[in-house]
Amino acid sequence: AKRKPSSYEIITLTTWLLKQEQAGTIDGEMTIVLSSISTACKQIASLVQRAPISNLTGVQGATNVQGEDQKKLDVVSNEVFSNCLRSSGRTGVIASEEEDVPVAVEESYSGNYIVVFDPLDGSSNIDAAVSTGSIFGIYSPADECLADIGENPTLDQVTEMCVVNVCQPGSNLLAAGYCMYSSSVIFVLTIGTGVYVFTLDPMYGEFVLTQEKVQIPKSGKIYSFNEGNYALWDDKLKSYMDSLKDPGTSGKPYSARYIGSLVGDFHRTMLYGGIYGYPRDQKSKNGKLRLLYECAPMSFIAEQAGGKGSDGHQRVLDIIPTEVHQRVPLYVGSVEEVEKVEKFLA
Ligand code: P6P
Repeated sequence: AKRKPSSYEIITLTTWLLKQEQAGTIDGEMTIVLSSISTACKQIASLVQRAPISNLTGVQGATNVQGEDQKKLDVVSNEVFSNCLRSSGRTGVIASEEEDVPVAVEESYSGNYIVVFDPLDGSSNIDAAVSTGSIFGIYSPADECLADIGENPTLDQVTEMCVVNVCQPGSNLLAAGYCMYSSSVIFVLTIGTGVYVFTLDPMYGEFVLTQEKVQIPKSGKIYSFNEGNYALWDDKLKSYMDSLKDPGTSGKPYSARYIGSLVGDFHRTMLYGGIYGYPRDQKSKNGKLRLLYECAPMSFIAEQAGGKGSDGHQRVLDIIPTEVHQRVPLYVGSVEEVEKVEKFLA
């Protein structure tokens, strides 16, 4: 007879991944890649929580390809993520916000998954101990892979192959997730069968399943935008924002919630409903967030939770990247809230 699950059944991420593998939803290689990502996140969690003690706050004194000051923790988190993925032996190519170009992973000998990630998003918040997060997405290798570039490929040929492999539309994502370093350390994951939430139990260093098949409320009166950019927005967007503040017949105006950390703002939007937006403006023609390792993974998660991710006019997951660090505007959250802004922007 089927064993009745005990009332005290703890399901760790490790157990959950093995169950998905046994069910055939993911293969053994994906299990290993996801497990290595969760290990990287646990390491980053401990680094972030002790940053002021171990002198890991402040700037590294260098700038990344985005021209942003790299924080010490940006660099360290990127190394932690890269090392965990390399040692998994199942990652073929990695693309990071902190790396100028995507790199082929020499140590990979099977699986060859493509992993795009932002190792520490919102790192400007670290010095004030405001929540930050790691974001990742996983693809199968593109059709033209390493094999197609012959015996002794030049560095340019390898780089070109890597770019082809990471510049895939979000609709190709096999898995996406993030780890939020906040009052709790929260690992959120989708492998295409809904959104699952795991909470780190520091008592024994395991992520424990705490929510399954999360559903974003269809609407929500919380908006999460940096209104400091209002003067730079186009008129249609200004009208949309003004409409949120005019309670009109509905009687209840929206609440503004913005912590300037995508993972924290997104996680609250996913659980409470509402909309997170980073529009284009006169200063940032394509908005600020990067398609590959911020907008696409978050939009995949939003859709898996019954929400929507749009650039204001089209589904983010339909956008085919033309360059690794390209930016797109992002409106993500409750279906009705995203559709409302799309109507104003039409
Ligand atoms: P702003 C952090 O730098 C980030 O990439 C996201 O995490 C965050 O949502 C956004 O930028 C904040 O940008 O311009 O409002 O400070």
